[in-house]
Amino acid sequence: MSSSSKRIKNVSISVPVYYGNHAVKLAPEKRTEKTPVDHTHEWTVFIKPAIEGFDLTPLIKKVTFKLHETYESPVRTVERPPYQVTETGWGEFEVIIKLHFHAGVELGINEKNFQIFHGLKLHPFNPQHPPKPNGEVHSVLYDELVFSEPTEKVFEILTSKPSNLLPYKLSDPSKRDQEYLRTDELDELSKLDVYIEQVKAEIENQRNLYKDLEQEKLALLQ
Ligand code: SLL
Repeated sequence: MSSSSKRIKNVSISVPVYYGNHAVKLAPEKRTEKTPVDHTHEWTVFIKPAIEGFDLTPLIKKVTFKLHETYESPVRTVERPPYQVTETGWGEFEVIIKLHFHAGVELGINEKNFQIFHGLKLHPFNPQHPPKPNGEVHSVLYDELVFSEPTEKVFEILTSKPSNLLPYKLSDPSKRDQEYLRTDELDELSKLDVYIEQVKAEIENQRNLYKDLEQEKLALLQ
């Protein structure tokens, strides 16, 4: 086994993502001869990192969007960002968004995160948000791709720039049976520990920086 595919034990990294769809009523001027007459909406289904500037391309080879069978070639493949598909249609259905990782790298990925199901929305669905006059609909959800015990390679990709994600330690397996703490809470707590350490280090860093500046100032005054 090469060192880069070695797994890092007891560590997880979460990649925050947004996925979902936007839809608008299909404007008459947007229709072409090819647009079926029964199509009422134009929509875009997508998945993207929730962090600005975050680059998933070192991990993701392609993203496939599986549309309803009423569509011609329902499996649409997108090889580079933006990972999205724009179409017209008349009905709502479930889109299967599948992330395909580069070979070798996929060893570090938790399989349950390979697929995301998104119920395409064309019509207003949230009673709290009255329908917009232009019929725009946005259905955007947040999720995290969890890389449990990632390989060294995946770890390096996710924690170095521009991603800069913070890894966190998985909770102690022996404590996972405790009745009153859920495992995800334990993981949250371990995650917080990492953030606290990071903040402490930053404070120390700033303190040293300040000391250096003070000394420089004194030297200049002498
Ligand atoms: C429904 N179960 O009955 C859903 C199916 C299918 C949506 C929705 C256009 C396909 C095409 C289209 O909007 N299909 O004409 O290419 O509501």
